[in-house]
Amino acid sequence: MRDPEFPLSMLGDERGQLAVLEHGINVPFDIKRVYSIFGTQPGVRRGYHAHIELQQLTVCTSGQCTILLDDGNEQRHIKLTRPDQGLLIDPMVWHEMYDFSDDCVLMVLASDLYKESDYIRDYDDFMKRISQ
Ligand code: T46
Repeated sequence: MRDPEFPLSMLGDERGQLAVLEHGINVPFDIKRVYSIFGTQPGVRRGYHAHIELQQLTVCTSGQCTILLDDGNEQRHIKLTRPDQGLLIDPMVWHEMYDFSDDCVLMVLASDLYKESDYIRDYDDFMKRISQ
């Protein structure tokens, strides 16, 4: 798996920090959709899918959570704890999100509109497609 860690551009001064994600500058795809996951209940694990074509960039803008990335060969559990820490979720990477703090806001930039047909929600099906 390519390195999914994606530090945001930082503009800090004596007043505090400012993290930038900019289309055509440091986001490696055209942004067509932005959504946020928040208010996640204790113990909940979400995701459990891979995307066929969608590229995504996630940032925990508040609080923290952990994301499992699995490309069929390698699994990485990456804890997101800072609003300047981005994580790329490439196509054909199975992902699960867990250990959400109460104050977690997980912002996701996506390269396309929502399409259920782009989801692989069955792990065995994902592994079959990876090995084809
Ligand atoms: C992903 C991870 C990181 C929509 O109608 N439009 C949307 O833009 C999204 C994101 C979801 N939905 C619907 C689909 C489901 O009926 O909202 C419901 C909840 O979505 P889902 O169960 O897929 O949520 P997560 O947290 O498991 O996954 C989400 C994204 O769906 C997914 O693309 O990569 O966050």
